[in-house]
Amino acid sequence: MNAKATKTQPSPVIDKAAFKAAVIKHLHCTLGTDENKANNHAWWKATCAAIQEQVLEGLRKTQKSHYLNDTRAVHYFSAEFLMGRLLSNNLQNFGLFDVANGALKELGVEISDILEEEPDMALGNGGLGRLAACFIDSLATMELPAIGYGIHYEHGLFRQEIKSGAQIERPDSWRHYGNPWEICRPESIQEVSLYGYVETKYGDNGRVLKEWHPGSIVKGVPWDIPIVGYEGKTVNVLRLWQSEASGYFNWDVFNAGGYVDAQRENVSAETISKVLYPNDETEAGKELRLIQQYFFCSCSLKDIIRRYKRAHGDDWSRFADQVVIQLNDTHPAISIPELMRILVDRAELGWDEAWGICTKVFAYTNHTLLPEALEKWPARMIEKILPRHLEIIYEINHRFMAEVDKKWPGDNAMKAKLSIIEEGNEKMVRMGHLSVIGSFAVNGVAEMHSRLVKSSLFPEFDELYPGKLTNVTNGITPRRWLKACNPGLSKLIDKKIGEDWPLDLDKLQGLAKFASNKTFQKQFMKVKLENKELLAEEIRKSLDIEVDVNAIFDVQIKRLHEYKRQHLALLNIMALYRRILENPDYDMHPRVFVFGAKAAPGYKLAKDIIYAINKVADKINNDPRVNNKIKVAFLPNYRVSLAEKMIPAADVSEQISTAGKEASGTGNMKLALNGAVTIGTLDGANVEIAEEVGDDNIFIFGLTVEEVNELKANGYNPHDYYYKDPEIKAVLDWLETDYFTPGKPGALVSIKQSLLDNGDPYMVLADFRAYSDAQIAVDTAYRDKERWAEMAIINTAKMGKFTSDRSIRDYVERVWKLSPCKIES
Ligand code: B1N
Ligand code: IMP
Repeated sequence: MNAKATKTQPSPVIDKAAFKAAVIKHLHCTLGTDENKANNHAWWKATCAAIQEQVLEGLRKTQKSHYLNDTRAVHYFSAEFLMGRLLSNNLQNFGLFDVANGALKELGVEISDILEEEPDMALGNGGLGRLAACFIDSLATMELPAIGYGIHYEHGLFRQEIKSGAQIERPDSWRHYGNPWEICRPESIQEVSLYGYVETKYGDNGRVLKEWHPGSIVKGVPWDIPIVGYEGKTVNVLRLWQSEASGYFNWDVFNAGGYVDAQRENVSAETISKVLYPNDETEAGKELRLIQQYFFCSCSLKDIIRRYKRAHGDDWSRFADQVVIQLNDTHPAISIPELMRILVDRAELGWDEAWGICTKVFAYTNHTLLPEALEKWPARMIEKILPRHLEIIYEINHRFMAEVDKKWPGDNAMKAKLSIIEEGNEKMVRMGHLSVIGSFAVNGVAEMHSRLVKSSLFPEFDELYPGKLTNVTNGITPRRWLKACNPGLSKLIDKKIGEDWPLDLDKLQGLAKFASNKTFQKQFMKVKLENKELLAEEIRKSLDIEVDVNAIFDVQIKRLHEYKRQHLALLNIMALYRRILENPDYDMHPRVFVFGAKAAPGYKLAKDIIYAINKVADKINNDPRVNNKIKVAFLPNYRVSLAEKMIPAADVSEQISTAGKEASGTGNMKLALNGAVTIGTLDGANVEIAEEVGDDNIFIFGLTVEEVNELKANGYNPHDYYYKDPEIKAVLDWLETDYFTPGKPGALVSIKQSLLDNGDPYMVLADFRAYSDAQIAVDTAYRDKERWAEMAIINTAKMGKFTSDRSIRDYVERVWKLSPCKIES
């Protein structure tokens, strides 16, 4: 695969003069304006249009080559793709960044201003969606035939504003003034059926035939986003489906008394792709969400089958050789009964043949063990929306129960445990079980997580299907997360070890031998300082807070969730503040705590934690007694483009989840790659980061998974810590006063309550002292400038494993069995 090839920078396909001419042409002919009138937005669009010419040429060639070679392809099904901005990426990948920069300069335009015009494409919540984006980048870079399939949400993840310390959600309108990258493909519209009833008929040879009479039909309109690989050879697509009314209304169903698309009762067509659910790792169980899932899966499967039939007609025997579908968590799991329906009811294949195909096509990635994130749908809801699919799910389960009985004869408890159907007050369909049973491979996303998937989530499935459960550790694309976002460090690395690391990240190992070299340390830390200056400017602009760039920049950026424990960081900040108030000479290196986090709009405690961080920040930032030793900056509206500014400036990376809760984490990889030193628990991919950098170059603290489980089993009581540790007590009691919220005593009390009365479900108090001590160790280490520089360099040097190219290589070898396809020009 190409990602290991030795190669330097992509060579530009056009020169500065040609690029300049293209920008002007589009300013005139596409935008109908001219150089004198154009504002930054128009320049941005003209620049996008200029590069899009190259993109579309690459796309055409790629599609032709894939078609002529009749390639096997992976189809990445994901309800989320967190793409961020595309202009800088596309310029970089064509080797045209410097060319564009030069051309725009001659036109009197600053490229950095233009890039800021692009709205983030935020069609995802966090790690899971951004992982999908990194994976499709790697797939294109490695010249692998791949399509991403998802939903063309009109509104992506909400825009966050902070008013008087509290989070306010505003709609995200990423396409408001048009999106220059996407191409509408009305020629490939699909129709999706919903509601209605199933009729049983009997065929000639006594065969039972099922016919679904849908109550309503909606249209799926595909929008394609071209995905440019590094060096611009392969251009794959991300195909996103938008829902539209079809005008279809089934009077038969109406007359037969079945469910139809009668305004109030059912979801209307346009609503389906209206908005992304903003709940990271919680399942709302809403009807619209299930419809969203089915909608994009059904459109995508039909699209895949259309393409297959064009090459192979009605011969299904090769389908599983040509098609592999990766399910990004269980969100697209309804694809399994949908493919069965198409094969059995439409293509009229026998059940066994159809099941044989299905179970060679699907593979499933599990991203979480959190019980509240494991999807279960009420059987009655599925029956109402997808009556035929429920029948198929029952049939799959019936046959599966026979398998279970063979393995564990007469063991009814085992059957109840493994069944796709959870019996209870309300029958529920367990999408995880359906996914494991219907897939040929199942993977977790970091070694530790995959081990827990085997030992605690699906142990019996592991026994029943030896070898099916495996691991593919997550990764990140170094093109976006180092080369593009950190040009200073990238250039320094280029000079030191050559320019081919973006395609072969193990090359970064070459930096390790300079880790103790004083000159290199100075150069490395100079780049860090420059990045800190840029972030300090951002903090000043956005929050009107002055920060000292010589302070330690301590960064915690991720969705707000109790298991990620932003409140643990907050308690430590309050403890430091208190130490300073008690002892004005308290010895610490100045530190800036930078946060970025969105809370799900319905997650009360998460919003309370954001409020608390902001209130504590107000107090500390304005208290002269602190003498600038601590600053706290909560940057609003954390998103991919803001991450690209924060990550290069971080000295310390906070990865402090309760052990066993963070499946992998990917922010941890991005920060370490950019030379931040991790303070973290032995959780998710932190474990593998620690293995790579070595114990001396990371600050590991806190309970291990085993210790967490043991403490829980023995009856964890947070009050023990509250009464034993005076600092914990003082800090928690402080939250109850009005010190941070003048005139509003008790405004922060919910945090204390959750940590005491509610039993501290994520063991914040149990880990507090270890965390606080580890932070002191960080402080001490930072004061030794040379030692710290060495640690930072080692972190960058040892991140080779975490390129998403390696993750994709693992998937290709262990799961997908794909070959690259050279693109003919
Ligand atoms: O997936 C990431 C991991 O790095 C993170 O550790 C993990 O927390 C994240 C329901 C999720 N797991 N589950 C979700 C997202 C949206 C939703 O509606 C669950 N996200 C993760 C990539 O592997
Ligand atoms: P982690 O939870 O720290 O591993 O974060 C995963 C990655 O997802 C981050 O590095 C970001 O790129 C992205 N991410 C997390 N939360 C958000 C968000 O609210 N908006 C946009 N991107 C996010």
